[in-house]
Amino acid sequence: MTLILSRCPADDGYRMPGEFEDHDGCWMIWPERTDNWRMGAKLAEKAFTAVAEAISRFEMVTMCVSGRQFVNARNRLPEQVRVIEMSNNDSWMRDVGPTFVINDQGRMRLVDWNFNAWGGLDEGLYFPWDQDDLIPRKIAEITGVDRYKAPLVMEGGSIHVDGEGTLITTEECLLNPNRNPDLSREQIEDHLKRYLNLKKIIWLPRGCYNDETDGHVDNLCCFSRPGEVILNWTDDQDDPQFPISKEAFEILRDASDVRGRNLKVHKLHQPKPVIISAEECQGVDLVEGSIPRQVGDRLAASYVNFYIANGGLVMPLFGDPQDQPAMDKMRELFPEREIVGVFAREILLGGGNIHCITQQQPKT
Ligand code: KQY
Repeated sequence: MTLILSRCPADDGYRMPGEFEDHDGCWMIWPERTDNWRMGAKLAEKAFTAVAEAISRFEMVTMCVSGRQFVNARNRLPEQVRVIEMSNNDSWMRDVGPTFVINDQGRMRLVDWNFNAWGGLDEGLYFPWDQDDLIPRKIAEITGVDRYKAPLVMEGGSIHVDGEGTLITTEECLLNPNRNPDLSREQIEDHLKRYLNLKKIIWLPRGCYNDETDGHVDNLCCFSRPGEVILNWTDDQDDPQFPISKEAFEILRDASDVRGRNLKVHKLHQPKPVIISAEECQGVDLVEGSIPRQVGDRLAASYVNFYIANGGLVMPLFGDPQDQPAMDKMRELFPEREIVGVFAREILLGGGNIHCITQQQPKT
């Protein structure tokens, strides 16, 4: 049996590594719920399979699947993807999964955050979320590692770290009263520092325009390596994303990291606005408590929502003229990795993208 640890990772010399450090694998969850994924999730299955296939070229992928979908997922996924049964409420492993922490001796533990479906009964995205909230505990059992239970509502997509003690997050999400209404900014910072072993937190005011997660940072900005960040960008001053990216750029440009370095900010231009079509609204079950899809709504499309794998990087494409320049930019920023694009509009229609549906397990 694995243990619940009473101290904190920082007390025990464990830290959250950067995503660009080596991995032992990647965890995902198979899409299924028909009030989020249109046409019985059949199109999402294809997109998730393409992502799993792309990542599995670089590292081991484990797909967690409900009992109902186990046989279908096993038959659709490439044989190198490990498929295991695990109950869930939806398929956002970045947010419901654990945060893995490691120490200098190469040992691993995990942090189990509280999850409330992006806001609980105060504008959360679905109810219930009890099975999602159990996932870190189950992964602790499967991997055989002990677990820290953090007293904080937090989703993995709301943070990015450099692995050296610096974290970037957004006020829109982590200070939202629908996450931790009884905690002050200082108390939230203190929990993040103790559970992820950090010394420096950089707060950006807002996440991407129309991001239904209340502004997760992983759609807006991430570390490419210590001292360097990639920021979702537009030059169109009339685009509602412009003031968001501009204010984030100015904060990041003027910020220093835990080692006192000024951050180098790389701008990654977004695609043209991605709008939900009438056809895409059809085939989504209408259920109380779930967010309906509306024709004409703009989705929070950003190339920053990518996954870094061992020797590779899997990024979303939207069938947009900006796809190729975005891939070229990523090749320039990650010359040592193979850049693989996956058409990801179907994942975006569900409310996130490739980073949101994946969770890396660091190498031990
Ligand atoms: O991390 C994410 N982007 C999760 C979004 C959940 C959307 C549910 N419709």
